[in-house]
Amino acid sequence: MRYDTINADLFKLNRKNFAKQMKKNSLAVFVSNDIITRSADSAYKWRQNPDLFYLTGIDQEETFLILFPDAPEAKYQEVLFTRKTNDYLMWWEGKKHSTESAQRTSGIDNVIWNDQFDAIFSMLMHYAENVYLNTNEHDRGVGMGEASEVKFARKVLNDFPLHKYERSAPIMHHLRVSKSNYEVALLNRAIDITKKGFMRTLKTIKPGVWEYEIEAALIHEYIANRGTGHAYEPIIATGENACVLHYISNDAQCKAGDLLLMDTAGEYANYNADLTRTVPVSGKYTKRQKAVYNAVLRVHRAVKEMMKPGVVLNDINIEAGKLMEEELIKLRLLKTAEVRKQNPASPLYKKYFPHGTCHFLGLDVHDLGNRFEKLRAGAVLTCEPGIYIREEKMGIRIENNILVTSGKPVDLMANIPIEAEEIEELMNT
Ligand SMILES: [Mn+2]
Repeated sequence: MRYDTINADLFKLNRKNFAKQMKKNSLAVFVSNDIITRSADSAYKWRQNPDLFYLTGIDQEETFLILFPDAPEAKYQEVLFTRKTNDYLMWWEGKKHSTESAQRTSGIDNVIWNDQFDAIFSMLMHYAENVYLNTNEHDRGVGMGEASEVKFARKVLNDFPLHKYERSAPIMHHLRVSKSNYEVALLNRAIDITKKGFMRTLKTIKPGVWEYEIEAALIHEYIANRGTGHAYEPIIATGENACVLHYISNDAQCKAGDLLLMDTAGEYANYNADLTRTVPVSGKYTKRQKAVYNAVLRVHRAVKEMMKPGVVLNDINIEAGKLMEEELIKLRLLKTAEVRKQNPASPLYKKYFPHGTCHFLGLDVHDLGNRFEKLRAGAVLTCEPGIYIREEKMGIRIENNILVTSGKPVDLMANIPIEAEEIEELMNT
């Protein structure tokens, strides 16, 4: 693996927490992601199913996990199935997990080759009353088509039509919100890598540079520091491109006097950072740019302080909108009289700030969690207000990653330059 060995206690703890939420006499089963064909005989870059990774740490295809806390024989309380390796695989793909390395990585004693999965699963099903199956559930997601989990669930439902079925997703959504110290440490590694990438861009950005050149500098820094790649498709958007929220073509040339919005971060051990900075191409913000920048920064700082246990993420988004409304009035983009008359269902600030301010972060960039539930300590949220003014061909977003604690919120990106003056200084030295 590119990343350092992760303490198996993390995965043991996660399985223990999952098992606690299961009904009596239940079996839960998790499957890895398929390798997806791109075309001909090549495949898309594979990534482990984040729930399976969360419970096992096994970063390998064709893996299954069965959790059966009330299993009739203790050895079946936790069973991990890994891909059976052979000479052919050794020649073409190299080393796979051995039984011992899978045991060490996951902390699971009972590791079996996956060619025995069907027989053992079938046997255990006879003793289970409820069966937990997992699918990708996300309130912004639009389905996964024929994902491995969906195919697997269909097969199980077909083969065992009389069991009672439960969804694992609500449990995963609950558990994955609150990060343990092990996970915060992994997120901090992703953030360190991300900082290195950002600092490097400050030396690269100047009039005439192309957006893709910045993207190339970033991926070099992420990978050279043991990251596994971009945490998500990077948005390197100069001038009016910054007003396209998911701009990823990154194919324009940076012009003197324009701003450059960079929403980009590294991934480390499947954990993601999520950073946005907006910097002046010429190394100095204009007066207007700085005024808008500081308005976004004030909202960013005020919202950050709201991230406390007991607060609901959705309410933070609503409060952030109100703060933004005041700033947009001060910037003379909105008029007080018009704001007073506005339809509360579609507030005027949305014209300049059309997105939410925070989302959960972790093994997924838009991590699992319930935005209508009270936050708990250990949640990691992004804080990313922005102002986009098409008429002025500028978009500014400032984003950091914040850890909710029982005390004050901790800004995990506090050491990444954010003040306009600080950024100007770094670009000019
Ligand atoms: Mn984000």
